[in-house]
Amino acid sequence: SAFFKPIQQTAPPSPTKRHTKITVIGTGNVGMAIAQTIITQDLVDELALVDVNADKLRGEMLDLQHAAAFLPRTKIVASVDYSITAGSDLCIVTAGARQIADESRLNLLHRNVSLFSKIIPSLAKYSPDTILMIVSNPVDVLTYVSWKLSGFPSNRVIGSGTNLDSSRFRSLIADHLDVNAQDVQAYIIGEHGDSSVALWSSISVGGVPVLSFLEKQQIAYEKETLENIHQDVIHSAYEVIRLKGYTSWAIGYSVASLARTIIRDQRRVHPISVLAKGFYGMDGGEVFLSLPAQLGRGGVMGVVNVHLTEEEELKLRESANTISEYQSQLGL
Ligand code: 6V0
Repeated sequence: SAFFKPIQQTAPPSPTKRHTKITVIGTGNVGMAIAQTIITQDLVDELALVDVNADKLRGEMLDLQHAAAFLPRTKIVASVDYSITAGSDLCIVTAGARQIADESRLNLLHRNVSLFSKIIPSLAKYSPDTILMIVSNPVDVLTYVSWKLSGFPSNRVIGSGTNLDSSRFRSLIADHLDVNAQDVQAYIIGEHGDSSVALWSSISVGGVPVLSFLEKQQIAYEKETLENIHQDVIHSAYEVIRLKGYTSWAIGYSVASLARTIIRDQRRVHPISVLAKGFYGMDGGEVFLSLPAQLGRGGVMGVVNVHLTEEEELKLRESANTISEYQSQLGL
């Protein structure tokens, strides 16, 4: 521009940093909370938004762009046309049909599968090397559907899964023990839903394994108390939806944290939905469910071998069966 007078170049310009780009599909409550968190955290150079509702989409784009004076510099683009997503490093899908009164979960699933059959091939066409992250529910089955529809290797298709459940779990345990949630290591794995599995045996606080500590100190704890904490996690989404109509902030931070690990190659471990075949004795069908997985720039790097008790392993298999039954009704 004529505004700046360029400096005299005495040496060739240094090579520019690689351009990074994230796409968010669906600019509803969840998609916008994710977009907003990603922008404030200065994660990427470009953010692309896609929705079928052109007015809402443009309104959301302008509203974010108008905050530019307060934010790190991120190019924000939006269109109903998928060419806008070209060259994305990560595509996050939050698009979904809303459940209509008295509609079964299975019917909702069928409607979402038909949306995905347009969304996923379009993303794969414009960003053949992208990582796909599915957030729409039922997240585990839709991650499997996306894997099938994209033809991508399984390390590049993940679901946000129980990453959010695990953070709810950590915050409830932190409250219970009066410690900081960031010092609590605890995972919920399996289905993002009613059959999820709380891994009590491996919980630690500040490096201390909690259950064996309590047992060694002969401090009595009620199995019921533990079960209640897990039930609170399962019901917390329903409660937030009942109170405010939808969930947004926690899922926004949870997905932005996954995006950071991937884009910045942090190699952190997150409980997310991955192809479970071959892990924890799940050698049967092709099911996606949450396991503690290490993530990096190339997607899933591996799954951590957390020790599971017999009971935990059994519950994980049951969770896999629940998802598998659902999946078999899809005929994909
Ligand atoms: P919402 O506010 O109804 O937003 C959905 C958006 O998708 C709307 O803006 C629609 O216009 C858009 N949309 C519909 N069809 C298409 C399409 N074909 N292409 C592009 N956009 C489309 O819903 P909300 O944002 O509250 O929730 C989105 C999804 O996230 C739902 O499936 C939720 O169940 C799911 N969540 C998943 C969570 C998880 O932990 N995995 C957590 C919270 C919500």
